[in-house]
Amino acid sequence: MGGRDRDGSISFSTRTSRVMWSRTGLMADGVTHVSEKAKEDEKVEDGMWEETFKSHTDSKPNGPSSISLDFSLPGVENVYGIPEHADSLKLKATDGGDPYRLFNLDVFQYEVFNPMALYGAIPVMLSHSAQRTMGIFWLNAAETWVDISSNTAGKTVFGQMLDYVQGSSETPQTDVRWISESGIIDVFIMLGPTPTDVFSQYASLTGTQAFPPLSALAYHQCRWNYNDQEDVAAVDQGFDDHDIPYDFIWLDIEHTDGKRYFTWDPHKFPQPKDMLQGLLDKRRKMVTIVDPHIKVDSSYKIHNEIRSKGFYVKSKDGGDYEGWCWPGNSGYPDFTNPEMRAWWASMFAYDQYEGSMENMYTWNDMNEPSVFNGPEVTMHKDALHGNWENRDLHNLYGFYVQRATAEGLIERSGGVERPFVLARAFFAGSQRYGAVWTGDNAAEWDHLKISIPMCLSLGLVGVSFCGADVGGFFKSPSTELLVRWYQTGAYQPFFRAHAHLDTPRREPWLFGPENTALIREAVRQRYALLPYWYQLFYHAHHSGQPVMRPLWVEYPQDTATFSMDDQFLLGRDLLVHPVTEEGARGVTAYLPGKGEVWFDVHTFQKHNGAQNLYIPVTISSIPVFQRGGSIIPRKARVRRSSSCMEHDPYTLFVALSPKRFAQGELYIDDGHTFNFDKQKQFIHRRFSFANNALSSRNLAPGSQFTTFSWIEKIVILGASKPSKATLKTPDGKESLLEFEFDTSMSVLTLRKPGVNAGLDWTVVLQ
Ligand code: NBV
Repeated sequence: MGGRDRDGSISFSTRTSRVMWSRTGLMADGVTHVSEKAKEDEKVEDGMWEETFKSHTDSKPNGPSSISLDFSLPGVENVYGIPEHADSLKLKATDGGDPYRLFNLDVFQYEVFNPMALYGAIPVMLSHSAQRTMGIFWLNAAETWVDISSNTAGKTVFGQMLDYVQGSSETPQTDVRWISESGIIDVFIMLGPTPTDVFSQYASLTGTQAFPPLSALAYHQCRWNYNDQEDVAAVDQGFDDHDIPYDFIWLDIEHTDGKRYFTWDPHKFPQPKDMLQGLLDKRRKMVTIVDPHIKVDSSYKIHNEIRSKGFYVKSKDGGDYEGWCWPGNSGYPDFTNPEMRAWWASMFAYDQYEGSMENMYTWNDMNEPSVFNGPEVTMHKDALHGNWENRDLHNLYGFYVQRATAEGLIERSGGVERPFVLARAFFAGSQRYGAVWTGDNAAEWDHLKISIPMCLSLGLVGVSFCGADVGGFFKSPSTELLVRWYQTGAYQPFFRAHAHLDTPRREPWLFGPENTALIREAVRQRYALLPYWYQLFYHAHHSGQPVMRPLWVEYPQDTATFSMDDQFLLGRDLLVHPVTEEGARGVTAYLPGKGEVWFDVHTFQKHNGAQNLYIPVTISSIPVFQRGGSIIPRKARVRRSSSCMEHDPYTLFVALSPKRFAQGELYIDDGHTFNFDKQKQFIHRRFSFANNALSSRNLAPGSQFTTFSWIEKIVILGASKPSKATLKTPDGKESLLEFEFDTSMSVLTLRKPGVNAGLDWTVVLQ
């Protein structure tokens, strides 16, 4: 292993070379070659040249290979990242157990708190201590294992203190070993030193989160399956009848003609355009599933074209690789081939994908890829993508599927519209192409809980647009669990309810009026907050900062936050502690920041940081706090869908810091095109409250974008009572605003400033 250094430097070594990284730069530290003795010691073990797993044989035509590198992280006790695992946010020491495995797999009924491989793989680890944050990006798409050992792991705080008192304490250190089955060593060290720095350093390598259409941040209704057009219409109407907003309804594999993607079942979905038009009329949208396994069927156009163009992955013997999946015998397009991707993208053109329309988007499932009769339910490692074995790039397959699909959706609109593509498998950089979800979870409390660290881990390594199936995919949730899941999901980036084919129906109104009301309220909270979500995604797109953040990202020196799995921040300013315990009567939320204050967004009650705050809860509680010092825009009138709310006015929630200061932003664009980027068509405002005046200032000079929306209300938390409130606009006009002051809560509400949200204005309190 490499050297150590108290100042938080990192060192690493391999069997063939040794280099050392210090705060000032990379220094070659001599080269140690594998000795002749070591070579002799290499024994031929079973499976080295050909390996048999159950009925599968891996022919290993290039013989055995593996590469490995050890990193020593002196001063580090906390490491994070390397998704996807259903495990705690803070990674565990693996000595004595299985390493964390990165190998994209379709896992049936995965277990929680387990380092086993899941659907996606991002070989990026962050280390964090009160002194600095760093990142290691091990750029390798082969099967990879990560071993973590720590000289403090397993020791209680008391044990560590005892060591200290007895003078036997060592500098804490974490050692990490990366092992991949093939490829080269290609490692990036992101030196930080702050979490923000690491995020932008990583973004400079792999890109940032795609900026989704605004509607994709709203609520999605899915199940395997909505059976036919009548079913879709009835569910759609159900939302209106129960006054619950939603933006997208999803169709799973049963909507196709015999699992032939890009087609429709002619009996169940005879008029897809009528169905889509019905949704469009209500300003709603649809997602259809397009999986990457293609039915081998000579009467299926998609298959014939892929076969004739030679675009399928090949088996080791050179023929088209075939495996068993939903359609039966299937081929797997070689998405690593740019020509194949261009062809696939062209299949999303409106005249190719019959029955599709502009309000129809795409879901790529099974892109690990899933091969029912393959080893570990995936592709044989000796299958060939051109000259590359699947072994070498396995974890990249899903990335390329999502990429080709996203490019197709962009192309079909002539490059105008932003795509929305959900994928199950992913790799480093997948954030550029859409959203991911945590796959087939279960309707169990532990799965609700684990959705928090799973999405936080993804956010740390670039993938902000993440969610878990609300309600749980397998099994049936109790109504309490379902309600709690909606309340949690409403505050996670990708908010979609989904359910297995065999489960009873669970649209939000099927559990009695009280539960319908609770779910309605959770969904409505999401819609009211969409302006803030949208702004966070705009920033994620620009700078790579995660939308959903562990507390330590904003409070990097507060050790109390380093291993929190049950609460999180949205941006800097909202702290969410969902209720994830069955029968909970209360939760204890940690409000960080000594000298800071936090406001309960529902009661406006003020609390001091840093403290553990016990909050009694009922079934309607969703504990959320706004940071004193922040300004958050919301829309108070929730309608049928997010696009119905497009021109609605804003309410600004100004939460004052103890020094009576606050700052926030508002970002507005057309919500769906690339004009924000290509033509700089957007509104970006900075709100500041200082010296008893609140003002709105332009952050996007030169942009011609305008909005109909205006500022309807301003709610100032932690305020004192003014004698008058005056609105001033640049044309020199002044008008007095009506206001109310709630003395018990110190809340000042300014009624109807009435100014356009895109303009400059100031409100002076006297
Ligand atoms: O397409 C059917 C399901 C889908 O509903 C689910 O979300 C995916 O994760 N799909 C897996 C295949 C079958 C899983 C048992």
